[in-house]
Amino acid sequence: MSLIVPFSSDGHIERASVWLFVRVIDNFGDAGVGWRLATGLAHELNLTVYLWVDEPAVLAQLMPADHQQSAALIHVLPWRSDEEVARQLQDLADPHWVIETFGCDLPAPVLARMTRCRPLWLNWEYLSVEDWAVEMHGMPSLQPNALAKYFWFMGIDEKSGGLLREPDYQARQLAFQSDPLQQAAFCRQYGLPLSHQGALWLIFAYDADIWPAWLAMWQHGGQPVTLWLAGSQVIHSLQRLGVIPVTALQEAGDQYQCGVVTLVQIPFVPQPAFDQLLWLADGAVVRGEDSLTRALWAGLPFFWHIYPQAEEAHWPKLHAFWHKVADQWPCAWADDFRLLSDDMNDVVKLTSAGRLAAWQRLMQHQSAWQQAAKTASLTLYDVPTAMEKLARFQHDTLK
Ligand code: TRH
Repeated sequence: MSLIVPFSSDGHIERASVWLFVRVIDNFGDAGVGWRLATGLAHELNLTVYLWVDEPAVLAQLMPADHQQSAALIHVLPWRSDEEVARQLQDLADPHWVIETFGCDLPAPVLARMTRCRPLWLNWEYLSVEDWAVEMHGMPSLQPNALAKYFWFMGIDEKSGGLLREPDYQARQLAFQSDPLQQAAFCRQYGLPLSHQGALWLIFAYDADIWPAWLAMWQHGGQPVTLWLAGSQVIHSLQRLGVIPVTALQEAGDQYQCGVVTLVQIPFVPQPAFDQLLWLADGAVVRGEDSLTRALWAGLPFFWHIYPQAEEAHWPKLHAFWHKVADQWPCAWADDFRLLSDDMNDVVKLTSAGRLAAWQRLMQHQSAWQQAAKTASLTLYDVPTAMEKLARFQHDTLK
């Protein structure tokens, strides 16, 4: 990838550096996107990354065990106070880039340093494929220190900021999915069951009142289903609403049988292993934005349990996404898919009979859905990734 590489005063090529700031609002997405961005910047753009995070413990949960290999390229620093950040900066050369994620407001010592060294400044925004986000992507906003801050909106349109995807993603997926030994070794490594009843669905979603109704739908759907429950929120919903006992699914590996549905609590795995969970599954429910992106790349049928926002601001975001991804899907089954997606996200309220009928009709077209999901994923390969776009953007902006 072509990057503008700065030279030091003695003529040696210097490895450019980026300062990246992450504030954990809730859940794992802020840290998750921050870490994925850090690895892309380090491994694809060859930048040395200084990653400040206010809750390093959240980040530590998803960092891979072998992250020490990246340690020379990605330096994780605690972000606690301006005084501490000022001390950390004393040892660091000027950055070539500064990226704040999700408008997290940079510490004062960083802003002061930027006024002097004038790096390229980005605000890495939440993923949205809505048209306003595509239009805003790459726009500068003049700041009080006379620097331009550029908005970076990840997305799937040609004019968006693209999606994060590692260059070897497809090769890794193919190797894993075609090798039962690799799959078994993965399951053993994380204590996952080596076999399952019926279709396997990975469920990584938010606490919500809808889950008992969906569990009933799967129970009456006519086919056995195994649900691998990632994270604690769906389990908590089922316990809170009295569908399963509070003593059930206490620990990773625990199973609970509800008719033809087998519920399995699975462990929280390091971020690269989340892809492998998706590659093993027949379908998924994902949430937030990073797991959504990974489900897209995995090319399997999935629903998006979108992060709920005030005044239902998330509904247009949900509909814009499926409008762009699934617009060409035949209405013979895509209407049922959309109905169920709206039901899951509280846009509509289906009756039990209506939900079950929609699910059964959708299942009759399961292979068409699988094919459409695969095609949607492959089509996205035509759009440059976020890292490819970033390399181009730097080139154009510094020209
Ligand atoms: O966790 P999320 O819901 O995160 C976010 C945050 O809530 C954020 O504040 C909000 O704004 C955003 O959603 C929209 O979902 P997300 O984005 O999918 O992030 C989850 C991350 O956790 C992702 O990087 C994958 C990772 N993960 C693992 O590494 N291992 C696991 O076992 C699981 C289940 C997830």
